[in-house]
Amino acid sequence: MLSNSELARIFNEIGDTLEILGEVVYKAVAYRRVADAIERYPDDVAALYRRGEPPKIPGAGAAIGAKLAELAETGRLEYHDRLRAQVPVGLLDMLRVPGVGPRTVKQLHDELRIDSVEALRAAAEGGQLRSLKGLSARTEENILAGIGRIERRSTRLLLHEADELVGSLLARLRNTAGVVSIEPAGSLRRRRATIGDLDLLAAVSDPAPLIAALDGLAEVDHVVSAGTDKSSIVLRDGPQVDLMLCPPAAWGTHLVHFTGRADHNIALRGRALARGWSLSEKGFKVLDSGELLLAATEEEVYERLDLAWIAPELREGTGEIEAAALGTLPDLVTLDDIRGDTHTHSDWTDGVDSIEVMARAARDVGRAWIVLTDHTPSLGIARGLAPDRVEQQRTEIARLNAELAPFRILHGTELEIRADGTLDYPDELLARFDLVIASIHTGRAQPSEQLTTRALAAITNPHVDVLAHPTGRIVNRRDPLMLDWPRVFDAAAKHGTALEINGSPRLDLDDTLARAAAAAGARLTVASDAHRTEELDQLRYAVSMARRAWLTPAQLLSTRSVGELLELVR
Ligand code: DGT
Ligand code: CA
Ligand code: CA
Ligand code: ZN
Repeated sequence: MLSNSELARIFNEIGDTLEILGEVVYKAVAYRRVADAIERYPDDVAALYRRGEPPKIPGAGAAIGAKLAELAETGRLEYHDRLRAQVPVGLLDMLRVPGVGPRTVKQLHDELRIDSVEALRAAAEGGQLRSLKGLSARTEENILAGIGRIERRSTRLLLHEADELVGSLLARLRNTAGVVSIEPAGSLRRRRATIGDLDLLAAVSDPAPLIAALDGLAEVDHVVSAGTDKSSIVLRDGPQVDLMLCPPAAWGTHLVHFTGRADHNIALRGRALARGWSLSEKGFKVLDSGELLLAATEEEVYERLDLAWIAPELREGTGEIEAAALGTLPDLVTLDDIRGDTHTHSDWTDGVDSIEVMARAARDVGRAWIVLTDHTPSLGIARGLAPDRVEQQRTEIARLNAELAPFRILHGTELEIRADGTLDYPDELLARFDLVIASIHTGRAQPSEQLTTRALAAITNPHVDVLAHPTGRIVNRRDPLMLDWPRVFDAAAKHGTALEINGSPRLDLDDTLARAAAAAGARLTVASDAHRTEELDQLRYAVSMARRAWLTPAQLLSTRSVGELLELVR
């Protein structure tokens, strides 16, 4: 059944379509006025129609009223379908560009044959719009900026970006009057690699000030819906933000409800029903008496269901409920467990900071060691190190280690696995490094079989300790390589080669593959792949992925002391 806002959207679209088709303006205006009235109608319009009590919507006369009845009762409207068939879909898409209305769309189509957002972008870039009546160079700029904005909105946000955004929002919302606590929920709390929209949950003594504060933030583009216990907004350059509010006494059930993926939540509700309760965000309703049992903490919610508390990262419906019931949940790795970073760069190749600056920064954020893994010669764009430079680098590291002890810089390399499957340094040179991580950057278009063979060549080499960013993906920018993962993971387990979880915007391995690798018996490592000091912090995203992969400290290289690490890779 269609909600009021969905009904309104369709009526608005009818108005826009009529205008693009060049119909008399008052017809479009009439549909938009009705759309507006539906949107603001206090009750559920479609439900009233279905109950045979059609509401009185201002502006809906006989003709429009009949159309509303058809749409509300059947969920479809023949007239709408017919109109849509008359305009190219691209024209309606163009309406999503801020500042581009139906009249402009008609003008662009009639005079320049522009029929899609892509064509509009090309025309704006080519300076062709300013020739039209009422448009200018300024319009072209605004249109290009608007297209950029809708594109950013339609791709899922990288976890790193979402974290930063939420940090900045919470810093300003946290101190609002009436707020007891406010935390991220949804996919961000589960630490997914990408985030669709941001969900925030607040426990409040008074909801009004917080809703006003959210709606009033400077970067709000528009308010999608505002109620007394919920508000949704869309940010100018970002995603939608859904804010839910609840009384502190019901915080536990609300946080559970707005964190777990659907499968997880459905399983929890099933366990509740089996115990005679109906579970919702409001609490546990006793089926017999109708009494509502509140839970102020998540622990109370899980305990009532005879489950151990489940970390948010695991709430995906992939076996965590069964494990919680059996008491076999893993003791997940935390950032505090991490002692070192197995993948860092310096200005000797494509990094920004010197070895010393990187090392001091790593020490300052609490690492006991880093492995410096600058590139090898065939990666030309990264100014890979020739063998004599490797020797000079070793000398420099020894000098710094004397100064920085007990902090340790280990001498490593990011060894290029060449397109022909050979390795970029000879074995004698590889043997001289403390730790070797190998990776594929070139020949990415090869068939899966050939890529797998290259990965196996590195994994089975006794000097290679880690396969770095194994899929080569960059979130939202570059697709992962499709290797024969079962073979890769088995070989890694057999040869004691660890697989990297890279915390840069690659987030590679992803959580699913990392879990499969661990299940195959392979060891893993979390690393920042920092090219500047600020990026050392990326390690925490790798830890998030490791937690989503159910990993414990014992399964990772990065949790070891220097002595243990060198022992392991020897
Ligand atoms: P996303 O936004 O695509 O990255 O993924 P989520 O998991 O954040 O999904 P979202 O924003 O639709 O839902 C937020 C949380 O609310 C999610 O943990 C699921 C939970 N939830 C519980 N009941 C409902 C419901 O009736 N509708 C929706 N949309 N979410 C619900
Ligand atoms: Ca979400
Ligand atoms: Ca949401
Ligand atoms: Zn690297």
